[in-house]
Amino acid sequence: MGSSFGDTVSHRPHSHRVRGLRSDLFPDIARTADAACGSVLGRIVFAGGPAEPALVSGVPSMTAHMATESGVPVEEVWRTDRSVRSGASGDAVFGEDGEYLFYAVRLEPQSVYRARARELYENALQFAWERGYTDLVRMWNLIGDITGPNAEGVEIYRDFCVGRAEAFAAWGAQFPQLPAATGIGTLSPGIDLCFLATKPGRTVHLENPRQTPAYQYPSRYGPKSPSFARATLLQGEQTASLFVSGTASILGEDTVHVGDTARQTLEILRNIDVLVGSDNLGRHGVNGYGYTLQDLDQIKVYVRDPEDLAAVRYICAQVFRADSEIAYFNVDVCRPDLLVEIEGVCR
Ligand code: 3EB
Repeated sequence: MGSSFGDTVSHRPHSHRVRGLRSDLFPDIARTADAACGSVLGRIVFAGGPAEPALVSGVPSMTAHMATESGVPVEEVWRTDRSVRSGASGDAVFGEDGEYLFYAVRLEPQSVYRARARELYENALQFAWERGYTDLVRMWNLIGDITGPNAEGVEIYRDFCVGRAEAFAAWGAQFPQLPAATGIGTLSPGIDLCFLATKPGRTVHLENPRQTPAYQYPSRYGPKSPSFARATLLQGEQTASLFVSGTASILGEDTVHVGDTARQTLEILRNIDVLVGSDNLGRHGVNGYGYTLQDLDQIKVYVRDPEDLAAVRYICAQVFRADSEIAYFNVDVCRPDLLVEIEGVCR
């Protein structure tokens, strides 16, 4: 699997991607030295243990303890064709090229997360805002023991959602719209946050007609609803990318196909198909085009139970393009009854 992914990546044309921003899930390290590949805005290393974000040879690097089932190293690399300025801000690291910002920070394990999660988010939003990256594109919230209890007996995901919602409420005037996101488990305690933001006027945030907007979930799913959109369209000069949020087997606000991994996977694929299609883009004022599952790339598939990996892999192999990049992770999903979650980017 590892070598075939490598081949795929190195022959991939970049012309259909958003000008100035592109990513690879299985980077061919040799290409990094190639000037034609541009500079690295940020990197996410899916590793066998947690670590603080750091500047590695000047590259802002986040480590997520989510090592893949197969042991094939997965590294997500965001590149740009402009020159990157990188640095540290408190515990966070960042890379910016004048058009895009990558920012990564880790919150060490807490007995209760909400206050520190709020602070982490407020610092991140302030950082982006002050530098003019006023439109959030895509956020990843990687949460250890996501469905486990905090010291008060509250589920850690719900605890986190309170702090995040408070931060977005405090910054509601600056960031009135929520971007695409993922909230998913990792293999050790603590929360890793990273995001991409951009200069104003290029993003359209999408909801899914099959799903209740997450920020309107009723309180039985937690005291504060999750703060994210189902997808974010990033429009470049001639091209676009559609960032698909972590998508689960949820219809309306309810988990469907409890206990059935294959059916959950198929429901997710329908959810994504409707989300990215031209009807849904049209519904959000974007006319003249749309995507299908065949356009999804940089796919991440999160599977809770290791014994389900083969079945999920089989279904995905039928549906996604053979040359799409797909990484599988064996981690918890944010509701105990969700067995699978899928995200990706339509190009
Ligand atoms: C869901 O649809 C599944 O809290 O940032 C998906 C994407 C999910 C993002 C988040 C949670 C988040 O509710 C879970």
